[in-house]
Amino acid sequence: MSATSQAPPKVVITGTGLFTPPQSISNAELVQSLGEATAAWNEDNAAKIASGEVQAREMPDEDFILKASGIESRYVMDKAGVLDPTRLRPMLELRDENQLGLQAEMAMPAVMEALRQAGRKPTDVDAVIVGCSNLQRAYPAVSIEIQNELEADGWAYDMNVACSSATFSLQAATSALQTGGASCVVVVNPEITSGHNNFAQRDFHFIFGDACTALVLELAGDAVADEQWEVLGTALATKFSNNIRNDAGFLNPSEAGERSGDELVFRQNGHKVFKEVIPLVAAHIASHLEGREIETAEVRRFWLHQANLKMNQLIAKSVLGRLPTEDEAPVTLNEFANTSSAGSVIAFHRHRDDLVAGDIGVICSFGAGYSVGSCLVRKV
Ligand code: CO8
Repeated sequence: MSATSQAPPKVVITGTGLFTPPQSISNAELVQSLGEATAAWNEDNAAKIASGEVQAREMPDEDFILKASGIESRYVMDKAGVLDPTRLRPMLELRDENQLGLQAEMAMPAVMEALRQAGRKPTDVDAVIVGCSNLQRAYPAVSIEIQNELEADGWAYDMNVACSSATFSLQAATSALQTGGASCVVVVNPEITSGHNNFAQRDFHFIFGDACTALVLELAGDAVADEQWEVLGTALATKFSNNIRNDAGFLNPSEAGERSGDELVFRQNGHKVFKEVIPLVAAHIASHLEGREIETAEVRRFWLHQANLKMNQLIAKSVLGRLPTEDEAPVTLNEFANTSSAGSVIAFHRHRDDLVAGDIGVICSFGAGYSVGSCLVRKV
């Protein structure tokens, strides 16, 4: 750093919001519907199964889901379609272009809650960044639709880094504020993961849930909120992997040859992901803390991406040198399942009231790509 260079201006998170879909599905309900579908499929294919042409599908199991993942339930935008054994995916209303899109609709309550906390009006916003795993259309950007609903000036864009979109969009917001590109940024993570989930596969049907989170970020000097969280630093990393993949895209109709339906929704090698993610994320957090000269013992709370309970415990254990308490690494996936980019922000939204001025925490999201991002924050 040269003698004349200045530290970038301080950025603070001044509000958070959460939209929770009104319908929840328990593991028992999910297992019942896939069980019925599986039994029907096995019956329809009895002759092929008997001749060895295809293998019988195995039944899902409630105990396995809880033990393997820690998930007990998930919220969805449409429960009936998901639980219909002849459909196994949401049944969402087709809206015309004069209606608000579904992602923008779920975003608005979360954004308004975050703005209320920040003490800001919708028209104070001058940038909207939507970061999520799945965007409902190519364009116009969902973020611009939200900007329009807010009647805000400025700019907006959508970005996708799968589950890591939470921290990648936080980093983008921080950078926009520090470089003078905006003065009040809203970051939104609207996740309708039920649309990309494979509810017909017992390996995957329990993993995901829907939700939308929002954050407001401003320069510290401008902020008026009672509660503020200084962004001490952000760090991002990516490393290519095919272990989590979804090939749905605009080229599908133009592709010569056919893809299986399973390729056009979420798929993963869960075992490999589990093994690879722990050292990768633990090393990322440790090096980010070290780079900022923050001791691990100084970290009061880890708001981690919410995909798998054991995975989070092992990541935190690797960083701390011991298993974390639930107070140190709060869990929301039991209730929400994996809400992709919204997960770590839900944890931050729900579990920060008890922290006091000076407390430091880490918001960390990780996901397909592979991708990992962390944001170090301190309560002002
Ligand atoms: N009911 C009954 N049995 C089942 C079910 C079910 N619903 N599902 C699978 N089984 C069976 C399997 O078929 C298998 O049977 P068999 O032994 O006969 O082959 C047996 O149970 C064991 O299956 P697995 O080995 O797949 O079970 P795991 O213990 O590995 O658990 C998980 C599966 C829960 C998916 C686990 O692998 C996992 O969570 N992995 C981590 C990846 C993850 O969380 N993915 C979520 C989406 S991606 C994401 O959010 C980002 C994650 C991190 C990205 C990394 C970035 C750096």
